[in-house]
Formats: sequence, C-alpha cells, structure tokens
Amino acid sequence: MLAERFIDIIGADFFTGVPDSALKGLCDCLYERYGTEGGKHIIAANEGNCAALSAGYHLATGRVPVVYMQNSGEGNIINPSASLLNKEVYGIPVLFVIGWRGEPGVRDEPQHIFQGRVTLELLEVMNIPYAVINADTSEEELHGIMESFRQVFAEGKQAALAVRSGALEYSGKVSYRNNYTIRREEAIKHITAVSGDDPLIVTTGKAGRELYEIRCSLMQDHGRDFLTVGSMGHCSSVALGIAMNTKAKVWCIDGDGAAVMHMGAMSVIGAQSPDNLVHIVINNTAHESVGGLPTSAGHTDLAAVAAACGYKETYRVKTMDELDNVLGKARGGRVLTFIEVMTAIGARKDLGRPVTSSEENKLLFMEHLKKLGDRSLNG
Ligand SMILES: Cc1ncc(C[n+]2csc(CCOP(=O)(O)OP(=O)(O)O)c2C)c(N)n1
Repeated sequence: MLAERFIDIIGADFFTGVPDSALKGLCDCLYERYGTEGGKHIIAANEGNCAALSAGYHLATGRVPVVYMQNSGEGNIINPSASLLNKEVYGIPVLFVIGWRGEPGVRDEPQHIFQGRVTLELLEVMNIPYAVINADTSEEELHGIMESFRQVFAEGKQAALAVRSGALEYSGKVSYRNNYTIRREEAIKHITAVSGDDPLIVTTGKAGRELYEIRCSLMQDHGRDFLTVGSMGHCSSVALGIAMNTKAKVWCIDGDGAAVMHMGAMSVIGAQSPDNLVHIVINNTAHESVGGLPTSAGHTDLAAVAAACGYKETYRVKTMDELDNVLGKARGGRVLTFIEVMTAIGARKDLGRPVTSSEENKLLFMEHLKKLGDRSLNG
C-alpha cells in the first residue's frame, strides 16, 4: 500500500515516532508532508518519549495520536503504556504503528530474532488489540481495521498495526544531508589506529558495521571490539561497566540517535567519572541506519551536555585535523573524555554486515579483556 494512502486512511493529525527501516515509506512520507517542526510530526528521543508526547497531544486536543516505531521500541514504550496511557490509569487512546523486524520465518539480524518472535505476544499481554499489515493489505481492509479500532479508542485504550517489512511504500524520493564533511568510516579508521589494543565498544547502527570491515581489512581479530548490535542507546553504559572493571583505556563509539535515546547515561558516566573512558559520539545529525531521518542532535551541543554532566575533557570537532589532535590528547591523557565528531551522512554502498555471531563476539571480547588484564598484571 502507498504510505500516502495509509496516512490518509488512518486520518490522524499528529504523528510521533522513532524511525525504522521497515517503516521507511511511512517515515519518508511523514517527513515530506509535515517536516519535523510545526507540531504535526515529532521525531522523539525514544519510544517512551513518544508515548508521553502523544498523551500531551491527546490531553490538549481530545484526538487520537499515532506513534510509529520499530518493534525494538516496544520495550521502551511498555512502562508509559502501562502506567500512563493504560485504561486503569488515564485511559489515553493511541494508535501504535510497529515495524515488524525479525518476523518468524523472515531472515534478519540477530538482535531482531527474539524481539520479532515476541512482538505480537507483548501486545497481547498489554491488552492492546492489533492487526497485521502486509504488502497486499487493501485500502478497504485498512478502513475496516480502523473502523474496528474506533470503539477501542472511544474506551480510552490503545490499538496497534504491526507492519511487515516493505508493506508501505512511498512514491516520492527523499534525500537527507547535512553540511559536515568528515566521513564516518574515515573517523573510525583514525579512532581504531589510535586505540591500538584497547577495548572498543560500538553502538548499534552503521559505525559497528564499518568498524568490523576496518578490522577485516587490517587483518586484526574482532576480539578488541564489542559490537552492541541491539539495545540502542545503551552502549556507553556497557562501556562504563567495562571501564569500572579494567585498567585498560575503553573507547566507546556512540551514534547521535543512540546517545539522545538514553541521554541520562551521560549523567551517570559523569558522576562516576572513570579516568579510562573515552566516549566518542559520531554526530551525523541523523538516524542513518534506518533511512536517514533527522535526530534532535542537530540542535544540541552534545559536548556541552557532556561538560555539564561532569566529563572532564570535552571536544566538538568538524575536521579530520581537529579529530586527530583530540584523539592524540585522549590517547595520552588519563581523564574521562568526550568527543563529538560532526560527520556527513552516508556510507559505502557495498558496506557489509558482521559475520561473527553475537555469542562469538562476546567470547572473543571477554578473552581479549582477560589478556589485557593479565598483561597489565604482569607489566
Ligand atoms: C529501541 C530502538 N528503537 C529504534 C531502533 C531502530 N534503529 C536502529 S539504528 C537506528 C538509528 C541510530 O541512529 P544513530 O545512533 O545516530 O546511528 P546511525 O544510524 O546514524 O549510524 C534506529 C532508530 C532500535 N534499534 N532500537
């Protein structure tokens, strides 16, 4: 179905969400129609944030808002659904549009498999009626589904549409860009060169895929890196947990979408202030891996946030020379450091995906950390 028709039939006038590649057609169409300013469409920090925003919209208008998300966002939205939207609390009607990654029987990345299997079950446990949207769901069928949800919304409850990958297409073409010039892959090459044998923790998104390929091209083993393939927004906390338990310097490569999703982690890192952690955010101002819609980080000085959270050294760089300079300082120093790297949007067309399983990655990484520990004990 065309995303344009999907939006028309749903008939809402407020949309908030976190982008998803399975919903790319819908995301592109909303972006073209409403942009991200003006109050009709808001790309939020995380899916719980969307639930709260939509509650505010309903309180102010009495109308039914739409929250769109990848199914990995179900976890983030469960608390505000159970304790804010739910009929037994405030009874706020919301339509959830959920991109169904990892659907049983459809090949997908490891982080999507379990989530894909429990996507509908979670809705059932939450008492949220749903319908599945396929590529061949007709407009009449969608009208019928929305008609059946009318009563659900009237009772102050939520309903959901689980959208199969590729079910919604957009006939327009959207291109995303910013004015920064640093290429992310180039920045990651320089970070790997400077970090040497130190453990490197990477976020979900394209950075991990690029790092994996850089290690292959340098014929280096993958044990140095922990590729946090799922749990968007949490890699800096994984890095903190490691840094507090090793003498080695720990380098974390985060994304702007991920950093914004759980920005509270920066306050916790600042409060702990481990002197062996370097937190780098690759800020391309976009959710690039899932289509390229903007994040709010294009309007936020993340280095200033880090300074306010208690990071001791903070930098914001826009050129490779500036990056090399601060990487050198971070290498030589022994102090909690934050580096925001303003980068262009875009990656190589032939960028692959890691072939090491997540379990293998964990074991190799733990072995590597142990070796570093033994070395520092011996040395
Ligand atoms: C909780 C959750 N919501 C949504 C997603 C879908 N998702 C995967 S990557 C991504 C964008 C990440 O953006 P950023 O951290 O800036 O990295 P980039 O994609 O630009 O490399 C999103 C939204 C997810 N994985 N988890």
